[in-house]
Amino acid sequence: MADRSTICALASGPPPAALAVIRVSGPLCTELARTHLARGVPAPRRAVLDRLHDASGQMLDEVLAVFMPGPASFTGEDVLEVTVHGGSLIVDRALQAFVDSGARLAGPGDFTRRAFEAGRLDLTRAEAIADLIDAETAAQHDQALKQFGGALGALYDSWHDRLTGLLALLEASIDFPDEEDAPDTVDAPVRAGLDELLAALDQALADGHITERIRDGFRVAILGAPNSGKSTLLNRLAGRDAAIVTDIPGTTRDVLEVRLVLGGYLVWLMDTAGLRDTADVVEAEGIRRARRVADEADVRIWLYDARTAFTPPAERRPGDVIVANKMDLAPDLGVSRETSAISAETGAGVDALIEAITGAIRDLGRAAPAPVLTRARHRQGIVAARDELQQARSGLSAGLGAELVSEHVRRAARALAGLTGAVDTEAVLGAVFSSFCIGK
Ligand SMILES: Nc1nc2c(ncn2[C@@H]2O[C@H](COP(=O)(O)OP(=O)(O)OP(=O)(O)O)[C@@H](O)[C@H]2O)c(=O)[nH]1
Ligand SMILES: [Mg+2]
Repeated sequence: MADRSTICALASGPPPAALAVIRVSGPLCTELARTHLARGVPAPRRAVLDRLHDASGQMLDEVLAVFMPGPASFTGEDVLEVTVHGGSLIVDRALQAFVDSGARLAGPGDFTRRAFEAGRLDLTRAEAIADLIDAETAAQHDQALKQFGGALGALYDSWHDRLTGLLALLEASIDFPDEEDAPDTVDAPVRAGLDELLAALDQALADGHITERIRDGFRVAILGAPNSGKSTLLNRLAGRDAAIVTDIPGTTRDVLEVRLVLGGYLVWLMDTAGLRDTADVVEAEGIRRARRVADEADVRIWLYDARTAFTPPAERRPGDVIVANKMDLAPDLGVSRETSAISAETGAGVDALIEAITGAIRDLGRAAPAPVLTRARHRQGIVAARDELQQARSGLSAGLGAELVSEHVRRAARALAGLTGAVDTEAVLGAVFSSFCIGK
């Protein structure tokens, strides 16, 4: 049962600020306006200069009030927005005045949840609002805007529609089991439809890593021989003294992660133990971890001392970034075109290296033009749908009855419908909306 209380919250940033927007949504809006605004309910969708009073008639502030009657408002309900001067006392007293007259303070995501419940946006667009607010990089911002535009929801809906079509075919064959030609007319198109959709889901699961990375950060590993200057480079890129640097080979043992924005992307930069054969148990464990990081990283930076020869390691992959470091000690040395020449110590060449790293990230992204599964929740739903469809597919091949096949298809459709919130459990909605900020 949807909550029909009237909610209010500070919708703008924390005071003090020049102005603060207090947002109210619910059936009490007109009554609150009549009680607390000197000029009563503002004309719809017009900014009106007015005075805000508490219930005893004490004036609180001169304000700008906007009234947006439902259902053509963000939440689908009557919405009142009052812009006050952004002092914490004014904000507190204004909120208290509305609470005294029957409104309640909103929790995280309450306004967006109402918009979702009123059918104003699906769950993927609601999530995009949270991502828009949280965006720290240009790439995250672009991705959230695309998702807010509805592209992701439309993709999920189109998959769901195709499954509904397949279900109709399957159900027709259950309803008319005696039709002579049922297996031919039903099996072949259902099989083809399942194969097509399975391919689309697999593709999305493969591409989706990029969109998840844009949101959660790309993993960029700095790898190479001991003493090549990996920790010095991490400190240089992070702009602070995060890692221990010494001239003793084998200084770094644990994997050290630093979160930073590089060229418009959120990145987890990882410093690792220098790779070499060693009898030291602790160092050997560090090297084992470094190899695992190399394996899981999105981008690998192989660093070597420019005065030595670079030996391509076994873990090297296409798209890796090769870096000759300590160029300040070998100023006349030439390096090949695909190698970045830097001095982590002086910072020379580091801007070009950042270009090379962001170029490698961009290349990863080229394979994934559409915004797909930006969150782990989406991945889970798509994996669940794919598993059901695989069972339906193998059931068809094994001659399983249409009733059983269609049950798997129905479960897959349900998993996909959960992505847009067309069907869903309270638990999922709670998890999605609790990650919002208050007032949104
Ligand atoms: N001259 C010069 N010295 C550098 C440069 N980069 C690093 N060094 C020095 O090289 C030594 C090793 O640097 P680290 O950053 O600790 O090297 P590392 O690759 O992290 O070493 P391990 O943790 O042992 O694998 C230190 O003495 C640094 O000051 C550089 O660009 N130029
Ligand atoms: Mg180190």
